[in-house]
Amino acid sequence: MSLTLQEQVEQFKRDGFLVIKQALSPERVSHLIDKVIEISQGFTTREIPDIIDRDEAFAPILVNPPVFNVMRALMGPRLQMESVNATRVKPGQGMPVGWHMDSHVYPDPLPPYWYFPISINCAYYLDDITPEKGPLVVVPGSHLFGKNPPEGLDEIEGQIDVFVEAGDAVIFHGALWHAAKPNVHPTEERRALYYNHLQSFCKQRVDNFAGERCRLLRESGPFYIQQMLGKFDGWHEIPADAEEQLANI
Ligand SMILES: O=C(O)CCC(=O)C(=O)O
Repeated sequence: MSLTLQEQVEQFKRDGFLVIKQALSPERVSHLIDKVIEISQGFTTREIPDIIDRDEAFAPILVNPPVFNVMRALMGPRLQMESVNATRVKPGQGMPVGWHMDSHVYPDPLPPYWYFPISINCAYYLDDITPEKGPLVVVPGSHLFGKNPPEGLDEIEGQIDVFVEAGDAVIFHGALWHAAKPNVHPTEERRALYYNHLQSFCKQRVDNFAGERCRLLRESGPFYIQQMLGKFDGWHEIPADAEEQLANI
């Protein structure tokens, strides 16, 4: 049974993460897998950075409705992107990620006029995630702990593995304690896209959208993409066919 937007917001506020089932269709997932394979040639790292500049397939996902609607409900309409990356974890290579948070700890007490969450990441999984493939591990509610997680991958009370299917998205609060288990599957890769959203009043130290495609989109793309890439020219309604418009740019 699918949740209403209000229920999604309440669940996210309580747990610090939310699974959005089938946020990408199977056809789109298989197209994106081809693109991730193509753009990752030459990379030996887990991460392939700045993917919007590497292929046209990745910009329309910025306004993918099942995720975009929740993000706007959680962070307000003036969202901007912190980074958009892909990962490709090869079979049997492990490549775990230890416990961490994506944002800094919030000060206690909070200063006046403080808004949070600062960032919310959206992981789109392109493969089914099984125990062998190394699931995302989260500590539900840890976004409210107000402190850093311990280093490493030692078991933490209350942690859960997040098993998802290809096409599912997991959105998670910047202060949620999370890690990723290693991919120990003998033959299969674990691929995902990460769209990390930031409050518009925060600026990342480096511009992760400095390539040609991002520069053009920021200068003359549709206003909703300009805003997400850091430029603001006022309030407008987002057209219903925003994603299709982007696919034709
Ligand atoms: O690959 C994963 O499932 C988790 C990645 C992660 O920890 C992150 O993007 O901050």
